[in-house]
Amino acid sequence: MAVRNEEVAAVFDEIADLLEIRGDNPFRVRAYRNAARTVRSLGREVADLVAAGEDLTRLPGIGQDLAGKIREIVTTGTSATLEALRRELPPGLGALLRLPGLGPKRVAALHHELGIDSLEALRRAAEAGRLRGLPGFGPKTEARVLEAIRARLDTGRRFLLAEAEGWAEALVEHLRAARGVNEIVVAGSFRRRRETVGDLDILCTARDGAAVAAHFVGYERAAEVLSQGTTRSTIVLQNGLQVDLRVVEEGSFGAALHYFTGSKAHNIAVRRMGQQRGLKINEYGVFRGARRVAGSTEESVFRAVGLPWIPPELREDRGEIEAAQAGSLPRLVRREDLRGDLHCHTRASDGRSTLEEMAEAARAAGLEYLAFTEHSRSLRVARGLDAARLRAHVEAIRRLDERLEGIALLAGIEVEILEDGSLDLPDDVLAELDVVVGAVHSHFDLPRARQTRRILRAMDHPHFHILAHPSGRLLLQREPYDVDLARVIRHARERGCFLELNANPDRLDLDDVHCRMARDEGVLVAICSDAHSSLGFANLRYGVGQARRGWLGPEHVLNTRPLEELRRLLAGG
Ligand code: DGT
Ligand code: CA
Ligand code: CA
Repeated sequence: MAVRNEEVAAVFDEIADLLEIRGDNPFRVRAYRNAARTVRSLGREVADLVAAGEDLTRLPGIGQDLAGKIREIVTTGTSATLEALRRELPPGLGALLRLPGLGPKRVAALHHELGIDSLEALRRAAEAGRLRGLPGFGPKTEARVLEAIRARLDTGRRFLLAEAEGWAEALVEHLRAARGVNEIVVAGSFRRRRETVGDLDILCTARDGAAVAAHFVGYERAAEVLSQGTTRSTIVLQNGLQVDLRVVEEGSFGAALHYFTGSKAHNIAVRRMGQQRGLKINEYGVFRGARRVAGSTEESVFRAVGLPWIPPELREDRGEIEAAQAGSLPRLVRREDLRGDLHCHTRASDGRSTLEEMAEAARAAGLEYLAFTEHSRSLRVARGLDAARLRAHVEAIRRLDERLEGIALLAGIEVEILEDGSLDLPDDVLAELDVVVGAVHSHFDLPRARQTRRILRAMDHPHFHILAHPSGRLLLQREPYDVDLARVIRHARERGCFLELNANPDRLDLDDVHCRMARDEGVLVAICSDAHSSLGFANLRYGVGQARRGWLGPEHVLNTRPLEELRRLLAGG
């Protein structure tokens, strides 16, 4: 495979970096940087010029010496000058250079003044506050460096789906600009819509794998390149998220997509089904002997083992294969199935938008109804409403509802469930509301029996409708409180109450397993945004992803119902 301009330029850039760290002549450093720029912006492959025997010194900034180096790089893939510099300088300096905010000048200062030659040594120095005195460093740079190293060293860390999604979308957009790229899909746990992801697994098909790899590792928000090759490359993004890119051929695309979507347990189960039919299944295709019998689409892989296509959210080997065999895969809920939202906040408590802004945003998001559910008085940090403020707020909601076309506005509350299971507002004011959402925001550490009893008692209240974020967890931050959710779910069925699936990406509470338990018990789940601003309705899609992982169809979700039916259900009918 011919050496590409990007690779030639990368060799020159690295030579310039290392010379600069060594403290070499600035003119020499600049000559290599200029050469890198010339090659990058050439518009033709420099390897073709070399092959055609053209005179490279006619290129801007390229003299005899650099022309010779270009020929050397094009034929050997590297340069003796670079290799010598790499041997001379500590290997850890490369990792320092790739940290955001550290260029060769700063790395040189770190190396010469403090003897730093690895990420670990840099972390210790930054933590001890020894960087801020160096030329080119202040306390701000020091803090930024420390943050970048911690993100980098902290492997094994997981990321919220929503955070990963922002980075994934930007990176996919970057990849679309690479020459000759066709399909691009983010597979792995991301495609299965798990609430957190360990890393991103991106698949693409392309005419020229090396070109895509070069484009990928050149991403401006990459902090480090772990490997680069024609079929597989790996980078670490500036937030510490690792990304694997695999370039596959068209005929393998479906097999690779199936393989890298996982889960591993699902893959193993499908592969075993293949074995029973004398088929070998791997990321390259489905094979009978040496012949590939399927693999260009995911459907073809499933079809080869006698199954219909299974939605990624179900692929956890939790019964989806048996259901597919029996022809009883669920029709999973979709975002468009949601007709309303039953949990949001405005400036009346701790939201940032007005009633009107929220209503208009919900309407623009395609919702037919929206319930306003401010916090109640005991939640002082959120400026919770007492009975008088709530009554005034209900008035404002009713007035706006009269005036506003295209969406029905409901008056509700997110009422505190107090330590003893009583509700935070008098019965008569709760009775005036369309919907009462109850929530635990205090006394998280009660023993299991007491916590469970507290919540069951709240659900016994005649005006109680929906239990908000039932486990109280905050993903990657706070464990759920100790509560018997199986009992809560059974009690909800007996009492005719509902459980929320809070779609805030920090919560996604209920989790997938308990969504499925609610479904099996016949308890409807309300997928709610808990929006605190007019932008918050966008989070509904994360809730839908989690609901799908919990096998919920539209019939299992409370807010897929038309308004009249919703009102009947809330009235206990
Ligand atoms: P993550 O990244 O921890 O959130 O979870 P995944 O599911 O994305 O896992 P990852 O990134 O380690 O691997 C991506 C997919 O590749 C995984 O879902 C299934 C497939 N895979 C990885 N290792 C194996 C393996 O040893 N056997 C099989 N059958 N599949 C594997
Ligand atoms: Ca992954
Ligand atoms: Ca991976």
